[in-house]
Amino acid sequence: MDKRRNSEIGTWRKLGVVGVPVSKGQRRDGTEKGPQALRDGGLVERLKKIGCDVKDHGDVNFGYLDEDLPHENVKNPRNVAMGSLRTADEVEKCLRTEGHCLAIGGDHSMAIGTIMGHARVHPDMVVLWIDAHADINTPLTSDSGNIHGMPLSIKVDQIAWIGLRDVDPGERKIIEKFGMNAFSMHDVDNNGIKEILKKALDAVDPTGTKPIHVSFDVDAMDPTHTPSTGTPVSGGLSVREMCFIAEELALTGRVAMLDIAEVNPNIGDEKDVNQTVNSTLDVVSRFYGHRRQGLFPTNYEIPTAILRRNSLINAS
Ligand SMILES: [Mn+2]
Repeated sequence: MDKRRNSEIGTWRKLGVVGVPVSKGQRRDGTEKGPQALRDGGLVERLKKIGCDVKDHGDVNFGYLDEDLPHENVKNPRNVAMGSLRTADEVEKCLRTEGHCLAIGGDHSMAIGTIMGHARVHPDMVVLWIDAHADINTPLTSDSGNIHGMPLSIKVDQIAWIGLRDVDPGERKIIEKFGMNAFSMHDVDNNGIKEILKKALDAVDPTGTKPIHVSFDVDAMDPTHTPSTGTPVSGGLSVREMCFIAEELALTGRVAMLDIAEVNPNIGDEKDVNQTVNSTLDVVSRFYGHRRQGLFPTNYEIPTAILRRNSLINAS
């Protein structure tokens, strides 16, 4: 039995929430409404209910420029760059005041800003990228020119992927060439999620001491759980596997930053959107101490009659 208890993991429960309403990193509108959809789904209330001290900092102001011509094949370069700098500033401020930051997006280009802001505060941070896609295209390897597929250009030993199942040939080449720690759904099926998470953590943080940045694209999960997302790929992680990842990472006490990317309320009907938001929030709460075996209560005394009936104390 796992002896680690909630009482051991209380100190990181103070956190700030930053909304990153970006959609210019890909071609579909809608991810700019992701932060509000997650708030409307009860994000802050759920975290408060499990004992978190949450402060919502509101949304980063993206203030789009009307004219933003492509740079070579890269779309919306100025909007994404400007928004990323503002995101980095907000994330940095949040991490310096609350110590932990939950960034709710937004398409996955949000991570350009969140990683930048996080690295200013913790230069030794490592990244776990949980996604169906590798997102390490560069303008040279990208067919689409969508920046949400290009935010990852950090040092190769600082990042590991989990959940991959749709990797572009150029990305595969980069992964092979640099021997990057990319764990696909094939690896998850082959080894189980427990082993894969351990391998990913050992790869980026062998000493078990570094601040962790989790960048979670909801399309890492199977589309049956998160249908309202722009680039769904079948055969993804189950809610159970994601909950396991989240609970284990929570127990490390080192998750300083969590991104939630690619919730798109414009995709699917109301039921799809509700399901996407609920599956996502189920996972988010596990990152902050909501454990499936139950929370460890701090102010509950088992009634004497029950103790006596079970011979746990002597009758007097
Ligand atoms: Mn993705």
